Amino acid sequence: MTADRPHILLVNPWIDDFAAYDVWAQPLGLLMLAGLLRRQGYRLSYLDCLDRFHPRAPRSEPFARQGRGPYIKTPQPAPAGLEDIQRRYSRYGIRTAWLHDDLSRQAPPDLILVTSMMTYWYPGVQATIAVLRQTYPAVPILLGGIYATLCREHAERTSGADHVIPGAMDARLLETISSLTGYGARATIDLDDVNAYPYPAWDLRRLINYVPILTSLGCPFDCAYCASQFLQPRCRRRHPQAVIEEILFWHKTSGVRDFVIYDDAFLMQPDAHAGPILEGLIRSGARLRFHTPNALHIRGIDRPMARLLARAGFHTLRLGLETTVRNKQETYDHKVNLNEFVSAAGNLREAGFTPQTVGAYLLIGLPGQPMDAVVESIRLVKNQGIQPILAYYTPIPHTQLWPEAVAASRYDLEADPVFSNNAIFPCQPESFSWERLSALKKITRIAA
Ligand code: B12
Repeated sequence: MTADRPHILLVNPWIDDFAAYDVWAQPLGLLMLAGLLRRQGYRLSYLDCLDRFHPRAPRSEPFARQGRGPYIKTPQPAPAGLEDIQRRYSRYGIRTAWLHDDLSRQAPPDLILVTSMMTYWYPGVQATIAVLRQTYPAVPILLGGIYATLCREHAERTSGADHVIPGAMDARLLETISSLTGYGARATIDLDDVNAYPYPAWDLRRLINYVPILTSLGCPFDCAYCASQFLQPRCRRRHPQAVIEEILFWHKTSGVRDFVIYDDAFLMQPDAHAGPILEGLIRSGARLRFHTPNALHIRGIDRPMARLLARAGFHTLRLGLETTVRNKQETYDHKVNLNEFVSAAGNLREAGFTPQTVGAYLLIGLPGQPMDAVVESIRLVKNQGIQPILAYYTPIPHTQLWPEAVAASRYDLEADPVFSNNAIFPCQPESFSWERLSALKKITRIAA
């Protein structure tokens, strides 16, 4: 019976970078797609090149650091043009030999789907595709995800995939998959209805130590440095009850305690969305912990919201402050002003949050931004009892700031996405000082 159902292999590729760490990073898009394809009737396998719990990997404690942890890494030569950077470049993820062995044990697939994340991680995507191609020369390989969407032409030219499919999953994608596999499954759900999506197929992971949650898609803001509106042009919210059910489902079936909010705008219209979700979770009595590494909007954190967040078990809070320097903020970011930050910080303190668990992102490395511009912001954030966290700017195609970033950069950003790596501060001038950066990092520290 199952033999006539096509077999699809889903692959989360390696990361090539100067640094990478699992900060609750999972390929949510790929596993959402997996959930949908399973519902369509396909047989699935999953190969996670970033698997920290691979049987041949050194033992890693899955629940320490609430699920976060280091990837295995293998030193690599830095890409052309970045040889002078005084930092070690590595391939993050399982060893190449393990990947070959795992693939050789795998039933041959009819189709391979590879995802992608950061644009400048594409060398890891290329290397993964090369191994897949070597093992299964005749199997079509589809590449999608964030790099494929933001740098479509580059991916078409260089990735080695047979098809590059930009954008979110839609009916056309299902048609493509159906025509490539010869399996005539029509969409079984309305893809416009976010409440109808099956749960992401987290059960394909070797171990579920935390679960990312998306309660809404898209972002109503249009910040100059961010690509969210290009990646997800439509804002759509899931029904609060559906979100509560999903969280409790993973908690009950897999014992998961740590949940990670991936939304761009979780606190928008809180009375209709975050409020009911948090209240429902509190009512459930489940002992849960939430983390928001993708940042919450400060404006949404009034007194009742701060209390709700605390009671629902929000643990690691990140706030999207970006920069408190007033004129810069107006230029780059529509999200927040200073009074709102001070008030949100007060509300969080009152609700029991401490600098150990609450941090505010400050964007650094923007085109034309002198390093020292953030000193004032760091001070202000610390004075509010909140940990400043320097977030290094990465230039992203299709954002408002891209042309300015291209003009300001000491690299040819348009020629090669590898130059967009935020670790090299691509938009700072030649005179950029690593010592100054270290000094800035030092002043962010708050004594415990
Ligand atoms: C959640 C998130 C994170 C998470 C981790 C996510 C992860 N998986 O690793 C956290 C908070 C840790 C994070 C961190 C960072 N992030 Co981030 N993040 C996001 C965010 C908000 C959502 C990504 C997501 O999961 N979306 C939901 C899923 C459902 O969508 P999706 O992955 O695109 O998948 C869909 C399609 O692409 C498609 N698809 C996916 N795979 C495939 C495969 C095939 C074959 C096909 C056909 C289709 C397909 O179908 C899916 C369903 O529709 C995006 C912005 C955004 N709105 O997309 C930024 C974004 C990806 N992040 C960005 C940045 C800059 C960062 C940081 C560098 C920030 C910083 N300065 O520190 C860090 C570094 C990350 C790291 N790991 O080292 C940038 C990317 C920049 C770049 N150059 O590529 C983005 C675009 C935001 C922005 N500023 O514009 N991030």
